[in-house]
Amino acid sequence: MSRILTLAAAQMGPVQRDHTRDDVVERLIHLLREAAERGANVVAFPELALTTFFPRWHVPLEEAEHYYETEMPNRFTKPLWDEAARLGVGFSLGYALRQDDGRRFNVYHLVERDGRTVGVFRKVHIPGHAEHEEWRDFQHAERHYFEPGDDFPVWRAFGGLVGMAICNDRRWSETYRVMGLQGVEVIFIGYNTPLHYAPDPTQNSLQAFHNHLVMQAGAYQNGTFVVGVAKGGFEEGVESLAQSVILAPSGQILTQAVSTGDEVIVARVDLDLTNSYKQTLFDFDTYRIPQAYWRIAEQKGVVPPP
Ligand code: CDV
Repeated sequence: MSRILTLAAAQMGPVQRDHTRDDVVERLIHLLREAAERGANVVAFPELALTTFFPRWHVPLEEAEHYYETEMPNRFTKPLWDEAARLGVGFSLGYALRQDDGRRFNVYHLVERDGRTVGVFRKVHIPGHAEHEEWRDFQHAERHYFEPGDDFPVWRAFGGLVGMAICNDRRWSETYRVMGLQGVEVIFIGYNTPLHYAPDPTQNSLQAFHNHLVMQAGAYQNGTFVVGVAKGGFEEGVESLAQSVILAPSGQILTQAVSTGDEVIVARVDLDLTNSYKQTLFDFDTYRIPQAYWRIAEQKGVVPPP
């Protein structure tokens, strides 16, 4: 059997502060059309794709309201929803959400080929800091703007089992494993990763290495495809990593972006290839030993699950 799906990552170059939502949505539609022409069934856009990466500034929340979406689709993004449904292409889109109850999340919204919402994922691992930190060249105040989500759900979509993660989530093994335990077959990951990591600049030159290291390991150890998509290049004077990739369940790179700007990469995959790993080396039911993990954890004083 085979379950063929054509995956695309629509990497974006910078979105500057004065770029309007209309400007950005026009770019997204352009990328979507290119992906469709190249046969894509689903295209992943980056984290916080509709705006500049505003956590680089620490301003009072009342002055940052315009960065948040309060409904989706809205009057700006409706053309993207309409065009995707017309083309029969699904997508995942990252944006800042302020819910009706006032809670704020960094989200990834997955849409099926008919325009139906599959699910909205809330970023779990929120990096950076909540207060203004004077010593930094630029801020990473995500903890001021967002509260953490508390789940890594997996949805049935695109003929398989699909999950999502956002940026810093990709560095944590639990992210992939929680979805792996639910049988995930494709994980979409959007990111904005400044090349300069202020708390430890010795990591700067390793950004590209770490980016692929974590996603390749996550793909391999859980037998899943991974689509990692960046907003890269110089945005408001801050340079961010590009290097978008589509990864096989073997951990191998199927395709990789070569620029730091707007660029579509595409890979035609067979979701059944996940079985090669899920039913052999990483057959969780046969080879995982959760009782032992928890026994060891208990011996070391880690609290067992409820
Ligand atoms: N947007 C992010 O989550 N960025 C983080 C940076 C701050 C380390 C990342 O993990 O790439």
